[in-house]
Amino acid sequence: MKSIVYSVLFSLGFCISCMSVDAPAPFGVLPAESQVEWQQMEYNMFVHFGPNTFSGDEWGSGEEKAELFNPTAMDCRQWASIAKAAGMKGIIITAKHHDGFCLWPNPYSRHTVAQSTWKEGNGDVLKDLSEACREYGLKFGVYISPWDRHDPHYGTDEYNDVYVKTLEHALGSYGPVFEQWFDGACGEGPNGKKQIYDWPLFNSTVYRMQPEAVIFSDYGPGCRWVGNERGHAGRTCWSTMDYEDRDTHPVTTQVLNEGVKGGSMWVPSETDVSIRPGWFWKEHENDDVKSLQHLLKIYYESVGRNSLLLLNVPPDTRGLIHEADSARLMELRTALDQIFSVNLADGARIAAENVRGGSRRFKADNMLNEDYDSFWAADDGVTTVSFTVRLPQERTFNLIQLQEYIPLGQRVSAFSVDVLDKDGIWNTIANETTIGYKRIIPVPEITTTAVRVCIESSDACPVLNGFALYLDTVS
Ligand code: FUL
Repeated sequence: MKSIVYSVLFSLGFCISCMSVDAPAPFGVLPAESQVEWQQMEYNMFVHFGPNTFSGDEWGSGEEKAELFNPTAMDCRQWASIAKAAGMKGIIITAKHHDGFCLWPNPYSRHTVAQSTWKEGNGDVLKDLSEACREYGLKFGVYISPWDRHDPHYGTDEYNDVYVKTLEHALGSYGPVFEQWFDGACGEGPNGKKQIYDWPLFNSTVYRMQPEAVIFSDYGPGCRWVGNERGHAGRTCWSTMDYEDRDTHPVTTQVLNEGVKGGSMWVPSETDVSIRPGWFWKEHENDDVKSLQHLLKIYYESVGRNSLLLLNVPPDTRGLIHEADSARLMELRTALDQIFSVNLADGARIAAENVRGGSRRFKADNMLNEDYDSFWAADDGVTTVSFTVRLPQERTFNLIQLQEYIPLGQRVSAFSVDVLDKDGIWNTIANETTIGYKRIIPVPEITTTAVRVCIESSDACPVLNGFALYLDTVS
């Protein structure tokens, strides 16, 4: 009887302790829900397809004949099935690249699939792809280049209106669009004039047509260019940036790559890179598809550096993803599954120097469960704190993964990782700065029974929802 009373009192006390401790207040600027969902996609397919596929150009002049676009075995379901099998979550297509050719029958242009001979002018790539994405459970996004080398209005005020109508039509005709991609290229019009883009109007048009869409451009507002096309985000990578920069001075590629600590806007980076040397398919590049090792490095330096990987896989003149690209994507999938399916920290116990309010609700072991919304948090004011992961037995790994719970903001600005050696000495194996949504740190292969993470500085108490160890035997 006594023991029942004790255990009831104990559980009651425990529950009260859980309930009475509040979660940390959000810190700084926060992501919108759509931005958290976007970040959780992690890995998407980029599709460059259009007249350049047939001409071999990277930037078409806009004078190409519409008949040039004539895929012989077009199949968007093939693209979607490959993206799905590759583990990607969405596809973004060049609905209009700089040559101005529209992959859908855009009534505001005379340079579209409707003027081509493909399907006798009755084809619509956006319709086919959006349907294929729905069938395969993928999200659908569009790249609609503001730079237009075909449209005669380009370089005049009227062009911005034509462009807005183009956006409205593409964004209003094919169901939900998860991302609108605005590339940064801006050239001269036929009259030698550069277009002054009306970005506030373009952005408000996207939000009016697709309120949940994440808008990509060098400056966001939904997500930003990572500052290079080689596939790497900064080792330091903040999801925040000062959007105000646009009017005052152009952002540098370093700012794009690393973000701005304490920036006033949540604009996470997106890493766009092609699986081939060019963005568009070329026969002579069939042997130049990036190697598995190269793609893994890109994965670690994008997804593993608080960025999203947008990997370009350009269909060929048949309108199909070439066998060389799909084979490499499947190799990459197999490797990622092999590496990331076993968390070598499973079964470990994590003890943190500080747990918020001493509450189980914020215990360090929360970093090991699959629940995205359960996390370890320290007390307010604690910005230097460590946690120690005791492994159930000796384990060998070469990747350390950490995750911050970004719905409460990005906080950590410096941390190190130590491992325990056989003599009971802690040896530092990593010294890093930011974590963000996901951080994967490759380290030389090491065998140990304990790992210690020391948060050395944080803008507010750390809030982490993921810790994992993996072994990459492929790279
Ligand atoms: C750039 C473009 O100029 C390239 O052709 C490519 O589309 C790349 C993804 O964006 O701005």
